[in-house]
Amino acid sequence: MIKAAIFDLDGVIIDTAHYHYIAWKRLASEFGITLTHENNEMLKGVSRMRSLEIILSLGNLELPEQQKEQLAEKKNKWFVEYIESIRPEEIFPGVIELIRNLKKQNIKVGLASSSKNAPRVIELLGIAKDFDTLVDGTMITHSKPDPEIFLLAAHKLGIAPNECVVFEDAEAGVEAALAAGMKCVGVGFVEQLGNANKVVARTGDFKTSDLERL
Ligand code: B16
Ligand code: MG
Repeated sequence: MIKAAIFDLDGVIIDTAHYHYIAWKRLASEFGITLTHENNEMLKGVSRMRSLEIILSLGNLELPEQQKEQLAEKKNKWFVEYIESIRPEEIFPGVIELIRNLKKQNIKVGLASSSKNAPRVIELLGIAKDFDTLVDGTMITHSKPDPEIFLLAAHKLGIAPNECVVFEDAEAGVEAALAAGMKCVGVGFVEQLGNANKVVARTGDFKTSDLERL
């Protein structure tokens, strides 16, 4: 029986990927690297430093650790500026209704995002109070596909992992949820997220009645 639902943020609740993209693209251009939409797909669900390494590898660049830290910080400053324009209207359709329906059924709701900026994003979206717990990138040492982020969320909710369902749009996130011993709803394409227990095109397509069939 499912007693908790844990949501990823980017790609599940809102498209922050767009803001990451324009900030990374700006940084990449300083190195003569063109970041395309296709390449940007590789950055979804991946940590900030890993994202930078992927971008540098596109230009066959290897930089010292200290410089990479500075660059990641620079990108983050831009990202933080950009997200200040985020509005509640950007929440994907049906997400608020889904969260509220889950809560009506006494299912706890958590957020587990690799983003260190997740608290600010959900505050800007006006949904911070809808979550019983939040785990962000500042609280974990191992990124998805490691299950750490979801296990910590379940622990904070006081629910056993096998009673949790995770909503994820990234392949690494689906792997992390399954490795945590949880059920997983993939948000996106079945070709990419086929390992999940169920795949929906959009988060809002999931109905609480689907929980029984996971
Ligand atoms: P930050 P999620 C992830 O969010 C993004 O998908 C990924 O592109 C980003 O690099 C990562 O957060 C870290 O974000 O630089 O803000 O700490 O999908 O786990 O909600
Ligand atoms: Mg995501």
